[in-house]
Amino acid sequence: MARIFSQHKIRRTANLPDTWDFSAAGKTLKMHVPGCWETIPEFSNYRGKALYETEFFGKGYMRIVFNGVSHTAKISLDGEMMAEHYGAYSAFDFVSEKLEAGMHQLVADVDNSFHKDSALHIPGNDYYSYGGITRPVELEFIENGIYISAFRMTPVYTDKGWRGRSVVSIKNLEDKKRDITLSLEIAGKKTLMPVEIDAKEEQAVFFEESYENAETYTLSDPKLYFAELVLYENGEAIDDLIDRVGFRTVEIKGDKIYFAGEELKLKGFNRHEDYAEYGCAIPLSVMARDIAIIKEANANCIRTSHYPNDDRFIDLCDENGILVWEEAHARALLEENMRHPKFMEQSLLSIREMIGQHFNHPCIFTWGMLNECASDTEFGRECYKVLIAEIKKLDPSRPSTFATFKYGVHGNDICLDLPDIVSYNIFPGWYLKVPTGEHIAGLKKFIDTTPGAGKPIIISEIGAGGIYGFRSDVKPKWSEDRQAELVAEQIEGVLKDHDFVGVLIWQFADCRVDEDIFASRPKTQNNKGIVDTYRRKKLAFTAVRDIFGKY
Ligand code: ADA
Repeated sequence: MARIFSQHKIRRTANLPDTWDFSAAGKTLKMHVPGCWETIPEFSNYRGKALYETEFFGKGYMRIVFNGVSHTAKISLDGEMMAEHYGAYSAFDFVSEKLEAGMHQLVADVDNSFHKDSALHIPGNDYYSYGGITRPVELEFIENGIYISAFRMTPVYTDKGWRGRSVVSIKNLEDKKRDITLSLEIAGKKTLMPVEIDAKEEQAVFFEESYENAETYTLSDPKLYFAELVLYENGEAIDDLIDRVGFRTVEIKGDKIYFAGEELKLKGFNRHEDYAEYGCAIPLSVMARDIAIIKEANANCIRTSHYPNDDRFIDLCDENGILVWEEAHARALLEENMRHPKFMEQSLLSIREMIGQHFNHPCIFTWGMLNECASDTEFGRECYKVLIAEIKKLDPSRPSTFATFKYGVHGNDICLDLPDIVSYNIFPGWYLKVPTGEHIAGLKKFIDTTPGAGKPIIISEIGAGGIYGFRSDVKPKWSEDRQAELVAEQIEGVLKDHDFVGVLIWQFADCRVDEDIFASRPKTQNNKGIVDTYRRKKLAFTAVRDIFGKY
């Protein structure tokens, strides 16, 4: 399943096989789906094209959803091209023409090479662009030629209680106009709407409803509600979609952030989707364990650095009251990378898919983008402007942010007027030989000279490297002991300073990196995790847990 709850009671779904025929580099084998091909030893370093093929029983209109293919995909059905998609970290789908009852062939042409049209997946990065069909694939029967294609609800707080502002998209695949009734039930309140949809049209239906029984979603009591949408035609239920929503506000007042009315003090981690043998296709059990470790560390926030995450992980964060900064894909692009002819189109797509697909998760408190890109140049600024405007257009209900490191020796950021929240990545004591208190005091002074003055400030990355199992009383670089000492000094320094909304440690778990560039990455990993790639706890874990527990 692509979510941790069932999304349909009426729309029929079917499973695709767990292994597909796979061919790459002149070899053929069976490959698990979802999964990364790097988990198979002979493909552990393979970068290039691969063909995945499978068959399914189909009949009528079939909707096929790929929740994540890393990173360039062309999908065909019975030999006909149906979808092309770029970007590993969001879903795409298509609906077939009416199929004859019988077996049908589904082929995915997957490419993880850093080809000329790839502006965001680039070589030499500090994480790994894996290959494969890395997230679940869903198969649905659209038996009545009409279906609910999207649903978004914005919670709105009024003095009379909660309201929900909804938009539902419905797609008519047939050649005839349809008269249907849309029903939406949330928190025991049902709304019925008659809708007319022209032949072959997709129509958005907007409405607002009050939910008197809805209780507020808070971090200590993360109350979730199913939103059950059903389409009726001539009194018969013909399609449905189930999602989950929560009722809470996210507000900025001065330099503070309030979530469900409560002032936030962020204590959290940056997390890559990466696990020792699974690559980025980590199973639900590992996600659940990550959540347990995050909670054990007394943390309350995760940043999905540097791309949108698997829906199931965000579902788990929703259930556990863990705040999420979700981020569109991009890391450390220089101005020359941002001048790539595909950069803007691919960045806009990443933002649109992220917000479109994850809008309803109440745990997401901010949308981020463009981690450490060229926010210090005029050209870069134009790009930041367009992309932040897109985020605000798609979701005015949440603040926006981007993580920058442009300050001091790194040059000065010229985009701090654009986001709602100012976020800085800093590594005092690791890359910069300066104590944390001194560094952040200077940073705050600098921000105060910019249009970022007065906005909330998050330390979005801070940390130090430590290799699991390397311990030494003299605390040399890369020892767990040095890492624990440094991280403790860093986070305590930020948390006790009321000028900052909080701190997100770089990073939760060690992750694989591209080996081309990072000579400074022993084990071809970014070793700044407080747990290693198997989630074994380093000394830093205990230090962090104790300090996070105090604030
Ligand atoms: C940056 C970057 C991260 C990671 C980190 C580090 O701040 O955003 O992706 O590379 O530095 O470990 O140096």
